Amino acid sequence: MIWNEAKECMSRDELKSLQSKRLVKLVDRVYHNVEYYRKKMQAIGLEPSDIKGVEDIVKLPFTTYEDLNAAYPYGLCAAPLSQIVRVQASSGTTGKSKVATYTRRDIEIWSECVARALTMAGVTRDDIIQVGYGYGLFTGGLGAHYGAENLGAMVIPMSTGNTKKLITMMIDCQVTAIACTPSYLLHVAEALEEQGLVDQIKLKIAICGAEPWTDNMRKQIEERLHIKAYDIYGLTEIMGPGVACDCDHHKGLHIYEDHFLPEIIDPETLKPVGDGESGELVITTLTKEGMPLLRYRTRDLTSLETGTCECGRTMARIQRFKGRSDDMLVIRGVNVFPSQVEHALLSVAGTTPNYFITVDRVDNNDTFEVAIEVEERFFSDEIRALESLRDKVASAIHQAVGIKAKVKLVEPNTLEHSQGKTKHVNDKRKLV
Ligand code: DLL
Repeated sequence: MIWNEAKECMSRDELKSLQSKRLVKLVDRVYHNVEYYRKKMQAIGLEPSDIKGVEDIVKLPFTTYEDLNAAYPYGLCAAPLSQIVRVQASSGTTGKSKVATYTRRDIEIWSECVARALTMAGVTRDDIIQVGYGYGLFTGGLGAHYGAENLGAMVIPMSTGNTKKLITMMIDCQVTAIACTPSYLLHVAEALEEQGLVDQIKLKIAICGAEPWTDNMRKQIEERLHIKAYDIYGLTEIMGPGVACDCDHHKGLHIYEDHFLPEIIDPETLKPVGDGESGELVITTLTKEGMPLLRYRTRDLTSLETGTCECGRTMARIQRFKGRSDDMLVIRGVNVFPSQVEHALLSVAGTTPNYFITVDRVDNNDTFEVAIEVEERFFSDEIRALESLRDKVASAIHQAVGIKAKVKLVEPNTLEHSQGKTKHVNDKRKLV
């Protein structure tokens, strides 16, 4: 089943012409409505009329997380605030969140993209879908919710945090589809197995994303729950879930190129790489009204396949993600920057800047441990002082990044001190 055959299967020539038309309009709009972009374009002597089609994309300036930060919160809005109907956000490198604003039309397009993704995974209006992504500022919950409603499916807005209830409702309400992170679904599978309940579920389809996962994890999910699992990609700045999703053939994630113009660049030289080569994914939002972005550097490393897929779709496919070109970690689906952790640690008196983050995956759950050197005196004081410091550090980290870390306080000069650039992270998960 294809949700919007006219768009998803259009010829590459038709697509290029549609993208060109949309790009020209977009550049004109941001130039006239967004001072930040106007200044950036003026600084390199670029006029909107210089952009005549997609081949001119390379003339445009990039947008980075630093730009979002500088323009926080509304500096990149291309529509008056009275036309903005929603704000979503995810964590940024320091205290500030990456904020995205949406007009009513943006929400409509977003829910169409998610409906396309769900349709690609085989979900129909006859399905009962549990949305197990977080609702709130995170785009996963509301994004999947609106898409599933647009499709006409019955939506159960579970959000995160209560596996017992999720399982009870999954069985009682005869849930046939679920949208959640892949690691959480494996955790649900384990709980179902432990309670001998796998035979009682009616689940057929899972749409998993928000974090890197492997084909192996997909196969495990499929075998243990007797379902089919699909990958969905997206990011807050661009829209949320539904920028791309994989089909039955699992040959990459089809990116909705009528709305998002993808490029792959070398993150060092910033030059486009050759066809099919790996590099950093850069996306231009062709139709966004609230916060359109020109050449946004996603920092996600991958490559693009443009040939027509066996499913009939012509939209390019994002290949397996090979990591990131920055130091962002995705832990339990939440974006965590080491600098956020550092900032939190240093806000607590008695700590030092020497810390080390270890991330691993144990029994399909991400573990997140932060070891930090604290002042000597805490080790000679009574144990209560050390415990109270540990609680303060744990709570500062939780507040800063939104997830809990296991905190280990260690004596000065215990952690490795390198001469050059100190390494603060060991990600032991084998996800690429
Ligand atoms: O994670 C949006 C989303 C919600 C996607 C639900 C899919 C499902 P952010 O919190 O802004 O948005 O995080 C975006 O997460 O740049 C990737 O590094 C990573 N990511 C998202 N989906 C995938 C995926 C949401 N399918 C960042 N595979 C992105 C690998 C993913 N990484």
